[in-house]
Amino acid sequence: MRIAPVGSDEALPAAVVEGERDEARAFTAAILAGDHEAARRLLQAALRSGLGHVHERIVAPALEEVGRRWYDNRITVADEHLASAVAQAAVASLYPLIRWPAGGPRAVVGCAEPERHTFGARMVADLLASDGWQTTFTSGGSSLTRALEDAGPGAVRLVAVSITLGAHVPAARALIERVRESAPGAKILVGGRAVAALPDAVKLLGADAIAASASEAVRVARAWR
Ligand code: B12
Repeated sequence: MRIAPVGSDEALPAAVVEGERDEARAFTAAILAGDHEAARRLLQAALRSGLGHVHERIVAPALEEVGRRWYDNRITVADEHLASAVAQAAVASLYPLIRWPAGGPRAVVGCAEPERHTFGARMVADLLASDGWQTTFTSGGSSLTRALEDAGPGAVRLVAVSITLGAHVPAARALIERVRESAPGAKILVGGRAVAALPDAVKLLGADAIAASASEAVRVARAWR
């Protein structure tokens, strides 16, 4: 496999500060090398600083860097798939180590089909769960509405929808309409790469609020508990 050096400071977004930069850089190298063991060890050690730190300061910047290299043709699609699979496995290895709060209001988090970028939604679900929400993560839209129906009327307080590709905005909008029918009392929060680029996203999507990150999602959702 071809792996570009992860040496220079331009290799990671400016928002990542020293220390965090080292962790994100090491994680980027581990996932690009397909090194499950190194990726898992790094995240398990970083969990001391919190799940938000792991997701937003290590995993998200590393995936962003992977996307940049893929876009620049410095790695192949196969390299990108491998890196994202190793990152997901490393994140999953943390779940048994976390003490998730019990009780709390219910939230359902997912994407609209055919969105396959589920990692951002997963991060939102994880941080909501660690903030005390009883969270169900559903990757696709049909499983999201089924989760609302299964929960029953009034059971779900918050629905969060992630949109990465602009082409999926109409599907997300249709999903939100269905959510309004299935769970009329629920608050709807939207976010993701496509939302950041959308003027007046709340109105266009028929949502209650938008948030730029998983930790901002937690702050917004606190007002609805
Ligand atoms: C991994 C990856 C994939 C994986 C996804 C695996 C998975 N299970 O998620 C796979 C291989 C499936 C994939 C496929 C494709 N991908 Co892709 N992918 C990526 C990559 C490298 C990382 C995405 C990621 O996980 N980022 C990390 C997460 C955490 O970031 P995030 O989603 O933005 O989430 C943060 C915030 O946005 C926010 N947030 C996210 N969701 C929500 C929701 C709520 C409610 C809130 C409040 C906040 C919030 O919180 C998160 C952190 O705080 C990106 C590169 C990049 N720069 O993002 C490209 C990227 C997104 N992909 C891209 C493309 C083009 C594609 C394909 C079209 C490629 C193709 N030709 O097949 C397909 C489309 C598939 C589909 N139908 O959706 C482009 C999109 C360009 C654009 N138009 O915007 C990118 C940017 C790569 C690039 N540089 O060109 N991809």
